[in-house]
Amino acid sequence: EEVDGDKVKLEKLWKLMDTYEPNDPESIQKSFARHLEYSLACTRFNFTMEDAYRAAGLVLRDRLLESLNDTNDYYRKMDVKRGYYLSAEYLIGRHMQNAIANLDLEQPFKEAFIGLGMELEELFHEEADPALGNGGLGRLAACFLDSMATLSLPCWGYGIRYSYGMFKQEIQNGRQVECPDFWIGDGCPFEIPRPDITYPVRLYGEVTHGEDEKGNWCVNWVGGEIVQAMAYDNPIPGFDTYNTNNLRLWRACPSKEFDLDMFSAAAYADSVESRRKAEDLSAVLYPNDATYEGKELRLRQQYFFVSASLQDLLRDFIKRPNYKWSELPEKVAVQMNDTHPTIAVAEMMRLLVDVMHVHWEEAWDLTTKCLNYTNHTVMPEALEKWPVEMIERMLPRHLQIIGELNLRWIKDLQKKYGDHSPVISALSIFEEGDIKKIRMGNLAIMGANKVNGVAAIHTEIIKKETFPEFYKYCCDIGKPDKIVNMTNGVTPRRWVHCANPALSAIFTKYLGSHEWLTDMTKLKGMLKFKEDSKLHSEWMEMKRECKAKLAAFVKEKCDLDIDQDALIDIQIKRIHEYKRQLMNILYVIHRYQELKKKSPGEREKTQKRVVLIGGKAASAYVNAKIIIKLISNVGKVINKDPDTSKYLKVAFVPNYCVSAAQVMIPASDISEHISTAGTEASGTSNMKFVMNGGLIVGTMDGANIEIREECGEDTMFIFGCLEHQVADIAAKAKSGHYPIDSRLQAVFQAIRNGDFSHGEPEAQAEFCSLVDRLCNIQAAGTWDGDKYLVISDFPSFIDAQARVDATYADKAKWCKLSIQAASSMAKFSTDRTIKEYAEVIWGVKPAVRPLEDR
Ligand code: B1N
Repeated sequence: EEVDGDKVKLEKLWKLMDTYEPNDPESIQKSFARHLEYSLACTRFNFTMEDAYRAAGLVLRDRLLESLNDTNDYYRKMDVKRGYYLSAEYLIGRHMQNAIANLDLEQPFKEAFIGLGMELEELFHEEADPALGNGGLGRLAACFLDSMATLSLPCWGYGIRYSYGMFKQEIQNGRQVECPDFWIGDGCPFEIPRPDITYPVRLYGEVTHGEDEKGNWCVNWVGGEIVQAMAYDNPIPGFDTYNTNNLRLWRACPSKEFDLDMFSAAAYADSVESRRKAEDLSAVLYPNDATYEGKELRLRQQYFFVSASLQDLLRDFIKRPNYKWSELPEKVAVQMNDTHPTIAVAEMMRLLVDVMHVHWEEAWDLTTKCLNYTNHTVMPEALEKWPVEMIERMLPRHLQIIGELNLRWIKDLQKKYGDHSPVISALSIFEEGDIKKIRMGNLAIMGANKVNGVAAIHTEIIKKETFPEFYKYCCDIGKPDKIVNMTNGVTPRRWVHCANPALSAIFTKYLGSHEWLTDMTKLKGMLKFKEDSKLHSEWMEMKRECKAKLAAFVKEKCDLDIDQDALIDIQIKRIHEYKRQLMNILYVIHRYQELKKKSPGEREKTQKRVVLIGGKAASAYVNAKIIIKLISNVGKVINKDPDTSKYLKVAFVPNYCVSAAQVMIPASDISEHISTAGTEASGTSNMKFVMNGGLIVGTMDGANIEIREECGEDTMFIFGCLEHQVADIAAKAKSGHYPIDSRLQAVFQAIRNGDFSHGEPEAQAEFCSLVDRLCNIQAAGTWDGDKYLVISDFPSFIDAQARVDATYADKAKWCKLSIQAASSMAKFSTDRTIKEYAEVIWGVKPAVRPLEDR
């Protein structure tokens, strides 16, 4: 019920609220003290650092809310077309530093807290690191939100407010142990619960037919259970703009209505129990990256957030004055982040046809004009397929809709290609077999206006290998550009400005303004200084500063002292066989063996190196977990060997996460992006490393290829076979022609000897199993050995590492390459990526909120 405008003195209220919170240091101090006392019930004389963080968070929240509310009003007033990003994951990372930077409050905040005797950076460390995502896909979504706000685009994110994010990784005796991450703790000051914004979401039940009030034949989905989706808003401030957008996350709550029959049947406790279970739905993020788990709860999560989001955006649409359904595509664009939200195709149809009473044909026309789909992987094990039986039970109406859509689709194809063309079974949404399944990729492509890959090579693979029949179909109907490329990016605000303030200061000083932060092409202006000796000394000082922070971090997390003059070599990403952390650690063993062979005098001449490897393994991924154990064990041997430890150190860094990345990335000299060609769709940390002046050791895969194009061949240490060579090498290997380099043989021998097993029989067996699998020593006939061609690429990997050492020996040359690469990264700002999405896919235009709005 709305307040009665006659009784309540609205005008008076408006006047009172008609001023923004002031942003001078003294006002910030006052806000801080007020929140400490009145919001947190602390006294000014007795509070902890955590209280201080929370009060500072509330100071920011006030300002974020003002901006969020006004931006929403502005978008509404302007009646703009809106974009909606649907993603099951957002790896947002800590809010505070980013919010201060984007709200342009860095100076006054710094002064305010110095004035209170506090160090801002210490407050940042009090914040939990919200990890509502697995890896690259979730982090990309978070960078996208930052760019959408910065570009003043009227775009929102929708997702799930998991109570437990990505698990915390502990390393015990060299092995991964997963610990729950209850990130919400005592509440997050940056999120705004909206108990007034809820939608019912039905699951299970059955479909009946009946008549509506007007006597028209209609379909009813009834029974089952109803879960309530409640909104939690997360303001996303843009940089250098007054716009603040929203990330709306849904939490599952028991439905508001009581089932009175249940109560009268004296099943009170049962009924409360079943309501409590509703909350399990948004309890936990599935910790899989680039594979999927066919668990029923996961499908429930997907439908839950998709349904709530579509209900919310359609409600917003029909609140527009004189809306017409035919205008929906002029006002709404939806992006499906991978197939995780793809049930949206059927849900949009259900909402339009069953609830809004739009005719089927028009509803399909609207759906296919509004929805778009991004593919993030071509790994077959990651392509989602749900058993028909599961969908039929959980979403009976959706199965009917998908069946009808498929029928019409197949008829269309038969007309084009003949009744029995083999393309028909490839293009059908249903996969036949013992267990009949729905292919979500096919459903997504069919329901989408545009389909995109995330790097040039990846988009080509989608067209030629993953969905060739679809691509042919698109060409046949004259729409080859239904599949487009949108190369990924990262936000320079978090990944340069916040993560590496020293580098940000250098750029701003040499370029004369901080414009580069919203227009990275400005960095080209650094190129003329790339041989400038003054810049060189400032650049090297910046690296030293970053390395000092890294050293403190590694000391704390790994209890290891690292030499800050050493070359820092980092590989941080999810542990996966295709990413080949195994090849990296095998090379470290080889380097160790070479060092051991040398005389002390010769060792003195070799390049010192510190190799850091970090990343989480999916909890059920056996081989990935063995690789972690191997890395840990190799570290234990090498780091304490007095012959070599001065020249080579290696550590597994536990609990890799966004905040760890912000410390590690700026300190790297080189980073490893060494996936088998054709397997890594894009990669995004590669971009962050180079923006921070690190160089890449990498394969011709994903975005590496485009980074090389932008920065120049000389800035990258490329090795390994090319994508078009992979099939041939694998075929030869299968037929027994697969030679193993003698240096790698020596590494295998050391592992088999138990040199890294610490006398643990279990580890010994596991390590041997890894090596045996590479060498394909296993059950006859099944070649499932070195799937990712570690053996075949190993010699050229050694060569690339030798080139790294040789180049690093020339400090001035290295520094020049580092400056050259970092200054050539404009293409990889998500500002560029998002502009392309907005122009080519969404048709959404900036709506810049003027400040004098109030
Ligand atoms: O998406 C990133 C890319 O840069 C990476 O190359 C790619 O591996 C990553 C199922 C995924 N692909 N697929 C996933 C994540 C969670 C899940 O449950 C699949 N992640 C990627 C951004 O484009």
